[in-house]
Amino acid sequence: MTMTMTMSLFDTAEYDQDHGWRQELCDGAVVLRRFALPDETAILAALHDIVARTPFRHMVTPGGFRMSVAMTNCGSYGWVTDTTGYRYDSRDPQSGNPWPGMPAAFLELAHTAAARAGFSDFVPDACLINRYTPGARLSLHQDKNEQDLSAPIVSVSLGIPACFLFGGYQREDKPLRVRLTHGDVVVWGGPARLRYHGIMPLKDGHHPLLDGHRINLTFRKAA
Ligand code: MD3
Ligand code: FE
Repeated sequence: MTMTMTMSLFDTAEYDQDHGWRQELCDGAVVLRRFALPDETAILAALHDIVARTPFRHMVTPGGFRMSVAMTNCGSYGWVTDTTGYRYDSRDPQSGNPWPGMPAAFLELAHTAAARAGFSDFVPDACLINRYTPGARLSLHQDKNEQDLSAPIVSVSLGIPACFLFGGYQREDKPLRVRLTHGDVVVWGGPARLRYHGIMPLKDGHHPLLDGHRINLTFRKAA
């Protein structure tokens, strides 16, 4: 059950008794504040195993630029980029091996969060794992490599805070700034699915579990 509260800054915020604050950013985008917090230990343990098998690496964009964000993946497909373009690949190009499987704790979290946002049958087949250190950023882009754009994307923020930029349907549209902190989960679907978005250069910070890092998991239906 949810209870509507009177809020000074977010008149769309409601208290979610089980987990935290729920904020609608626009039609199709909802922030579930601290939703992942009860699962942080299981998530970080699973992450540790994935990274031991498929380490973070700085990929290169089709334009030849080394990304400041380091990435890896788990699930049946992983998002990769190199000078030939972006794609989902069932193997890690670095090792030639399939990506580590999607941990049960990841699947469960993504599925429950999507359901809370009104997407009842979300079963992701890809999880892109982004690692930010201070100064790392992600410039405004759209996520449109996925085959089925009717499926949402679920993102989980861990570690030090970031300033998320949430734009419109054109790169020039002035973005909204949203601070995302440890445990926040955002579900992006429907009309929000093709909005431009990015992350401002990460500021210095310290988190007790992740030191000077921010980790973002994005769950996707790639195929
Ligand atoms: C809005 N990652 O990996 S997650 C990405 O924090 C990416 O690492 C950012 O953008 C990060 O592609 C932002 C939030 C997010 C993810 C997908 C979206 C927002 C989105 C797709 C459509 C609209
Ligand atoms: Fe994105």
